[in-house]
Amino acid sequence: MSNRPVRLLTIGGSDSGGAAGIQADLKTFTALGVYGMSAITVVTAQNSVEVTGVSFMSPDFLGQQLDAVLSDYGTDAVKTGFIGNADLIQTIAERLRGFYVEQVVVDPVLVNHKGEAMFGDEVMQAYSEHLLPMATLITPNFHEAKLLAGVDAEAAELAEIIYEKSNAAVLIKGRPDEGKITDHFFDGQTHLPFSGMVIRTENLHGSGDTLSAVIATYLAKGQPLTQAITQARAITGHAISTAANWQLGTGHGPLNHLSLPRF
Ligand code: PXL
Repeated sequence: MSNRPVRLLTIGGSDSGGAAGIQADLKTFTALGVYGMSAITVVTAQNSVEVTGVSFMSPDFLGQQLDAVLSDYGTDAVKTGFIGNADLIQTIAERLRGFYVEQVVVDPVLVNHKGEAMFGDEVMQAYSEHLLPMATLITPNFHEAKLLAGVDAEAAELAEIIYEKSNAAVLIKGRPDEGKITDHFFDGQTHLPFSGMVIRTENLHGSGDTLSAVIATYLAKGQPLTQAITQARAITGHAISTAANWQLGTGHGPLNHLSLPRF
């Protein structure tokens, strides 16, 4: 047995409210008992109601953060979140390639809470050209999947188009429908639905980040992809249901990361 913890690196934005972004990821890593590191793409000023400011890091400084951690600590898996800039995307892809990072979960943060695109075409192009081909798994929501695929279609077709572009497995996070929510998985061979009951709550800020951070954690621990997804859905559901009645902030509140079971 090697005498070191499982290592996880999140590359994404800082949420001053602690609900989403790198804070959600680092809480997730810690609650699951693995060693968390972060490289910050952007710093946001936000709470449960609104984002009031965004300040991007320079590509050079993001590169310095990545060089610092990857040249010394190394990592067993990477999760990417909010990037929002073509040069930052390219910087990340270069470092993942240069340091031979093998397990990469790309959570493409591309739309706001209304499902509207937040960035221009050059960002979508940079994802397709540089980052998606480095991914083990891509985890868009339905709106993001349409943007990445460049067409409006059902989840199964969107997943196939994104797979063709990237050669990476795809998990399209579903929308609530008649009390159920179904995520759609495709790995180039098998289409697999992951269904569950909708938990009624406004406190879902950071749920997508948490899901992909848990998946990255279980990939780093050596689990197969579909098993990691099954575990991540159960664990994230637990974190949502135990914070469903929290009154923390007046808008969309966070999950209860402290409820995440340790393995
Ligand atoms: O949940 C997506 C997300 C990721 N990263 C940051 C965010 C958000 C959503 O608010 O603020 C920094």
